[in-house]
Amino acid sequence: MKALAEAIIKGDQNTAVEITRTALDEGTTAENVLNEGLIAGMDIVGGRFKKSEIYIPEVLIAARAMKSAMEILEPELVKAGVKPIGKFLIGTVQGDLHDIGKNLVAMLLKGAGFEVIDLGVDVPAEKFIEQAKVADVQLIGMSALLTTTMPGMEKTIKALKDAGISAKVVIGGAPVTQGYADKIGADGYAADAASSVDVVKSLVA
Ligand code: B1M
Repeated sequence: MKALAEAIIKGDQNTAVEITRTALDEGTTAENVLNEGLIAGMDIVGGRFKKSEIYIPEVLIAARAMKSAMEILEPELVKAGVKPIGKFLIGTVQGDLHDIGKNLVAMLLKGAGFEVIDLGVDVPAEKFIEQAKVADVQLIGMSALLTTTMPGMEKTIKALKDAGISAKVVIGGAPVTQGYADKIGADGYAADAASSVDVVKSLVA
């Protein structure tokens, strides 16, 4: 599992896939492969990204290796009845097409063991509500990169409350601050993708 974590950290897709296959063939449980190999590796990637020891390309490459290994692991996790830590719905708010930061948040959360449902960009409040109900999520994340689209977060939080949805809401994006999150009634704010994992975990704890 240490070698698998190392392959994820290096973004070595082929080795990650090979070790995942071998480990399952040799009888290692899918849960063990997930927690001790893939998540352990992504944890380190997230930590290094937070400390600016690595940058976006390295995170993307690690996430790609994890995704390939997950394709092999997923059917086994389903068979074993392993549940994700929580379901997280994420999107960039209405009018906003920026998605690089949002995608990083989604990748690191997947890497941390969450099921992530990504609604993409330009997501209106109604779509957040509809999908939150359909997928019965515990957590909702919103990203905004424009000062002009930030009010979409407040509008969505209000609409979610009005619709009786009790999922916790986490927000982020370059112009967003903790003060703004407090002002609009968000449950959490994260300045970067790596911290979003800590914030989201603290909300499900
Ligand atoms: Co635009 N853009 N852009 N842009 N763009 C900015 C944001 C801008 C600051 C550039 C500038 O003027 N200096 C400016 C906004 C100014 C403002 O509102 N104050 C701006 C503008 C004005 C615009 C347009 C209006 C330009 C125009 O057409 N006149 C237009 C708007 C289009 C629209 O959305 N409707 C526009 C368009 C675009 C592109 C399409 C060309 C492209 C986006 C491509 C894409 O995303 N697929 C683009 C880009 C790339 C940028 C910059 C250069 C980079 C943004 C980025 O991806 N950063 C940006 C300037 C800059 O930041 N230097 C700029 C990297 C990314 C990893 O960071 O998204 O901040 P970020 O994510 C961080 C954190 O914020 C956090 O985690 C990430 C790091 O770990 N985070 C979260 C993000 N979401 C989170 C959610 C969370 C938690 C943390 O919880 C759920």
